[in-house]
Amino acid sequence: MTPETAARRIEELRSLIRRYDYAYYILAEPEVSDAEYDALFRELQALEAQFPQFITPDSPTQRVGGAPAEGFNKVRHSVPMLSLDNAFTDEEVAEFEQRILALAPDIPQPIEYSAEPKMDGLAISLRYEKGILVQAATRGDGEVGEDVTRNAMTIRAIPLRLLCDTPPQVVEIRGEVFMTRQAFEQLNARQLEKGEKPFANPRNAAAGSLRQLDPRITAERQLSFYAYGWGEVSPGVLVETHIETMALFRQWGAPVNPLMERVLGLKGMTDYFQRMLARRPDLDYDIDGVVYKVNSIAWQEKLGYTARAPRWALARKFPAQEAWTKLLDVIVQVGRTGALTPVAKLAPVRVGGVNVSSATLHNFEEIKRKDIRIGDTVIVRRAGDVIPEVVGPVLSRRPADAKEIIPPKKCPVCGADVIQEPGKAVLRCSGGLYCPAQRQRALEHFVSRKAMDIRGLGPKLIAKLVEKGWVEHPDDFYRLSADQLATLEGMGTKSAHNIINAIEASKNTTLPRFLYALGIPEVGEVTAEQLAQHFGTLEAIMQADEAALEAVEDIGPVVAHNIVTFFRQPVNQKVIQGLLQAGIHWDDIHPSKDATSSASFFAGKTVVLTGTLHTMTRDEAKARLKALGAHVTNSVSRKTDFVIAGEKAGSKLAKAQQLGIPVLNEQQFLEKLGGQTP
Ligand code: 5U1
Repeated sequence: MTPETAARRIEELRSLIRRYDYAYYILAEPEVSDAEYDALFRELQALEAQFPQFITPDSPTQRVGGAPAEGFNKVRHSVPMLSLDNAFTDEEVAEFEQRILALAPDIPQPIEYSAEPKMDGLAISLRYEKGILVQAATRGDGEVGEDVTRNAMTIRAIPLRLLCDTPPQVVEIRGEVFMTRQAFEQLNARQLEKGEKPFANPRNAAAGSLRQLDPRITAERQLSFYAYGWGEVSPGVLVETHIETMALFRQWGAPVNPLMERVLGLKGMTDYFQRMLARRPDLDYDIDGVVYKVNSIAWQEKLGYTARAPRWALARKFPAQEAWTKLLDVIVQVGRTGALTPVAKLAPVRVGGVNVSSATLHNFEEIKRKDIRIGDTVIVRRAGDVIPEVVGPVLSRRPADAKEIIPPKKCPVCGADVIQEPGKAVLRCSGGLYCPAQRQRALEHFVSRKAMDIRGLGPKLIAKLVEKGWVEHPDDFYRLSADQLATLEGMGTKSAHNIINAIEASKNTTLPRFLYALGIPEVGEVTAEQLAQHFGTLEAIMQADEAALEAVEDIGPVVAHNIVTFFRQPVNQKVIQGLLQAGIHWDDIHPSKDATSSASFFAGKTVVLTGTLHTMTRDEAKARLKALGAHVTNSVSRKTDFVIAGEKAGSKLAKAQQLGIPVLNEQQFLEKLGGQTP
């Protein structure tokens, strides 16, 4: 190839790659497959290796790394990177508007604001000269930051060259570098595989990845970027409003959060806050609030700045999801299968709007790995509905008398020996159903929603029934009478009848629920579903040996051994007979080879469920999909194969449509399921 032809092809490839980056990051409408993209990229790399005279700093190949640096150079920001004033209540937002009206009484009302999510990442300033990225700097103290240009160049969402014909002399685009939850989970899985420490949250992971001395590591970390403002700009860059300027940046190739909106007055701001609060759990990235800005740039200039923040912008924060508090003590809970879980007793603290005084410490190996001690100030995290957890200690606040946490040698409830299976982190009580704690948990599990679903039989009532000697094993529930229950203190005749009715109703169940309810170690809903689909009857499962069980997809030697051991115990056989004699029944399942084979429509596919289904609960749909070999995930990405959309499907459906991912409605989903279980 002549140098002239090579130069032409190189330009062609670069412009194709830029176009595909734009389609992917800005339009969220990929134009080519990953494989096609990679092929073009490799062709460009090969040509540049052969003709190095044509390498330019804005070539897409220049993203991929470079040698590690000794440290980061300091960069003085030409325009300081200010922070934002915060508000935690609607009143504080009202005060913000009052301050604006006091300073600018002539501002047209209702005041027009831009509103957008506040990304939980780290701020960056990207300096473009004549359209080429020449410097990327972290915020630092607002005046002086660190030069992270080499690292920022590896982030594919950051354009190396602006897509405009007459680029301005200078424009500094500012925004947030962040990590999606999906990228974060994948990164942590890789960290654990390598035996390295997982990151505590996506923000730490993003910060740790951007501030890497080795840009090749940053390149592997899948960081993202949204623009939200600017620093130094040549005259004529800014247009009339904030939103229009952001639209211009977007046109130039810098992604802007699509949830940015124009809102009017105080009501517009508070409504937007509520909407984002509701959407927060569904987003594929962490946000810690929303940001409002007076939309008119002329009015922004009139309102000006305080020493640390613009007067025309405000961050309305969500209630904190993490807090610091003191670890007062550690107690040990015994689970259904004897697993010992250390639970932190904490000085009460509000986390994400909820009072928290205990949190899980997961297991004793985690405690050791994180070096948590009693007396430490610890970081407590609450995410959505999940149990609060202790993230780690604040070592700078460790008191001299902080006490080491020693794993127990005996079960704290029954005194039986504590055992640890080889290669497992969890400690177990060896007392089996003789341990009152294990028995209580097993009974609670049996009646739970996803098992026999007996409403009204809560933990306190179960404890009372055990104490009275009326219930020892699950089949004893079916021998209770309303008259007997009504003799309990605080139990009215009506409640007693309701409970007996609920017990009666539970007799009509399904084989997977029944199997799950038995509480066989490591047989969750999905495994129960797989067993039922594979064998069809309880008898077949009870008679299966380990080899037959291992033929079921995803059942390995450990689970197979647990199942065989469980059904071999005379006490378990007796309980199962008791349950069947009490009248527990289910419809037959006709086992199908297809149901578990890779020939299944859903086998190996990544599926997202959204919206409300009418014929089954979300959990059931999930279990059935998993039983068919699908991976069910929470967020829609390019890796999603199907989205199953029930009624009132929202942002996930919209994203699927945006990305061109096939969507099945409930009817189509049922048809596909029907095809799997003839
Ligand atoms: N979303 C968003 N975050 N954030 C942070 N917008 C935004 N604006 C900021 C900051 C510091 O400052 C503006 C004044 C550009």
